[in-house]
Amino acid sequence: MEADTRETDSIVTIEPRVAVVGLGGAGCNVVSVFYNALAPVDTIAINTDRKALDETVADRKLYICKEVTKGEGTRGDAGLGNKCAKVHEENIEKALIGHDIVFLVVGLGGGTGTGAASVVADICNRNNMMTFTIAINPFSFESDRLSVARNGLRSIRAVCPNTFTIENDKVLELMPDATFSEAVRAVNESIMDFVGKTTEAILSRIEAEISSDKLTVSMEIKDRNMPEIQTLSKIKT
Ligand SMILES: Nc1nc2c(ncn2[C@@H]2O[C@H](COP(=O)(O)OP(=O)(O)OP(=O)(O)O)[C@@H](O)[C@H]2O)c(=O)[nH]1
Ligand SMILES: [Mg+2]
Repeated sequence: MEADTRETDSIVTIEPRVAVVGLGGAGCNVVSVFYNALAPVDTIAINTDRKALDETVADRKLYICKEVTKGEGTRGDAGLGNKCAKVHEENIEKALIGHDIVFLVVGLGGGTGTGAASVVADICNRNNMMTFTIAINPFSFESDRLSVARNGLRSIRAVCPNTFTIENDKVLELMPDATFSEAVRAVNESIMDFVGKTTEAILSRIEAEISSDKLTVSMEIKDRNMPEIQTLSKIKT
């Protein structure tokens, strides 16, 4: 009986295209961190706030609902954030097409990110993208935002089961003397580590599945090792 030669004949190269999509103020701040660190992902920033979007750095920026919000954000109205994203569904879909793995990043408790995330996750689902949402819970001192955050999280989880939460509060336990901006910056940077490790884990799993089919796999994702955030390795998502 002749030996199965597939092991030496087939070479599969996997190069998934990864996008990190920031929604609203917090999400766009996180996207800027990825862009500035030259992380090996495409960065897309979506906001209803003109000024915040101007200050964001990203490969692609989508300014949504100029007419409705006058460029000043939704002022905490998640229903409005949801509507704005729906109005711009076509543009958002165009920016997302071609990606295999998508990480949505949103700060819960405001209007834009909290309302828009489920719309964007739905677009990803329709296009068969592997989608994760990283949802940042507000600080407990932002008491007026907590119920908006809770309801928002529920609506996001309904369309994106792979939703992970990060607690802004947690960083204050680890860095009790941090200013507000130092604390949020530390949280934002820790998200890069999560995205890098999750992408690695997905690729290893695909690799294992392909090799169990007796195919020889050559994995190739540019700069797979994303920068490690040493200072906040204790933050768990
Ligand atoms: N980790 C982190 N949290 C942030 C940052 N900016 C804001 N937040 C948190 O995210 C919550 C939501 O705020 P934003 O993202 O500014 O809200 P938005 O989606 O822009 O909504 P509107 O401005 O109301 O339209 C806030 O209550 C903060 O707790 C940031 O840069 N990093
Ligand atoms: Mg805003």
